[in-house]
Amino acid sequence: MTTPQLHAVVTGASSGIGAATVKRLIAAGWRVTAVARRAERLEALAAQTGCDVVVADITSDADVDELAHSVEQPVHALVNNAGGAVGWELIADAPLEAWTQQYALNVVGTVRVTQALLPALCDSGRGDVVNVTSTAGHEPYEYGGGYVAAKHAEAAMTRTLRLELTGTGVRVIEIAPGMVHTEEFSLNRFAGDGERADQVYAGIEPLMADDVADTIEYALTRPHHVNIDLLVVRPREQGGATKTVRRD
Ligand code: 8X3
Repeated sequence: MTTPQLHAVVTGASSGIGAATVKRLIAAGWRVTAVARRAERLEALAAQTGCDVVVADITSDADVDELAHSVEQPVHALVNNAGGAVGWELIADAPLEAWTQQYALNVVGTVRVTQALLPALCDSGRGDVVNVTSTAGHEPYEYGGGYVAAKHAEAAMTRTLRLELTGTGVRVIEIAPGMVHTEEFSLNRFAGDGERADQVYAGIEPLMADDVADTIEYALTRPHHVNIDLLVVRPREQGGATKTVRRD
């Protein structure tokens, strides 16, 4: 008897960890639906990998409804990777808009897509929800308060979801990466300031997007009775959120 092909939906797939995850899962024989806002980037990824694409903004009810209706079933895995940081300020000075934006994207956006695809994941008979959070969801650091708070909320939501889905056959997995040098994470945080973005990774060998995609693939490909609750992954030189040892 041949094993049916597994199907994953990956959000935030137009670059970085999301795109790397699409590539890895396709190489491992999965069918993948890549979801992101930027159609051109998704089309390029589709041409390169053969993935399916859905253009959607996870902060939009209408887009996510459309995703739920258009995605082909069965869906065996949802990789909630879309997210990000905005700004670098003390809490005393941070614009509240940035806090709202980060909560809307990292927390509410993840919940929105999860709610929309949960029926399909349950119907598949072996569903997985993978939430890509951050070490910022487990350790605070100064100047990143809005992101730290949003990622703590996303991590707490993930643990709650696991309790709620216990017994349904759906695994809930959290991958918490530390410093990952992607083309966009720090650029977005620093409003397009490339020099500041590059300084984040100066003097260390950061994780690359594929290092995180590797851990996502690992968690997804364990026998289905094995739930990796939380996998924390960081560069060797980052001992903690506030301790990075750099070469001169
Ligand atoms: C990204 C890791 O260290 O910038 O989620 O918070 S960090």
